Amino acid sequence: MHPPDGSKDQLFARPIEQIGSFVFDDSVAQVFDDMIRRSVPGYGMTLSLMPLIAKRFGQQGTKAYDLGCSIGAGLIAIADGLPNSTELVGIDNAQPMLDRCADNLKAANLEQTWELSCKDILETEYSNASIALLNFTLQFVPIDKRLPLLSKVASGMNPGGALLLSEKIRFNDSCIQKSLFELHHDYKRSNGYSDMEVSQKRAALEDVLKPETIEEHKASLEKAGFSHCEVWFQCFNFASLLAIK
Ligand code: GEK
Repeated sequence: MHPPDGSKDQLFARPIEQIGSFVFDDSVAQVFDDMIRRSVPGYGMTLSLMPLIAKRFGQQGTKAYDLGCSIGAGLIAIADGLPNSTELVGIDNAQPMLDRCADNLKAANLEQTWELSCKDILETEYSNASIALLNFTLQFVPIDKRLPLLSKVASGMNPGGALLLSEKIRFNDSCIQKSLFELHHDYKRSNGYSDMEVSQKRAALEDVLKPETIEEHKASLEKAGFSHCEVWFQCFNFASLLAIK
């Protein structure tokens, strides 16, 4: 998906004297598609496989939620596999992202009805869901709020429904942690980011993006009320879990 104003991400290309915490503002929204594709290994592949998962778990006359929907890539991907009777619900607390999301959804001419809501995903009520996406969003939620959020999503989900949880992950094995962390940065450099861009972005994300291990995610998903969960995709230190209620 290439939004009309989707230009190249150069937000960290010049030296920044005082690097503040990363925020999803208008400048990020403008370059978001380029930024996430060049920064998150496996992002495009994960999206391209989502219609298959949506097709298997989507149920007639239910809702499909995308929590932290950004500019709509996840909603457009799952719509491809979902029944026309599904109601798509995109939630994000950054209005600049939702403005672009609305443009992209209109341009995609989806068969399903959709609504977008500028809200905190922690403050949202979930009901009659057969699909929920948390595609690289939970990592931005404070750690102590993650289980309550997952529990809320699980309670709003129909039996047999599925949550796709994609995250940056960390590893307890320090050698693996170091190797996959460095490979992620190699990936970014191979996509044209300079050493300065990589290190300034890392500093901006340090306080806001807190990765957990796969084991921690699995334990939380189970506690939240999901009956089964497993990793279905991994690329370096980014993974996606399928959790079934
Ligand atoms: C994709 N899913 O392209 N409430 C609502 N939105 C939030 C919250 C919150 N508490 N915290 C963060 N966000 C997308 C990519 S990006 C991932 C998701 C990334 C939103 C935030 O505004 C942003 O749009 C999104 O979550 C995270 O498949 O940039 O690495």
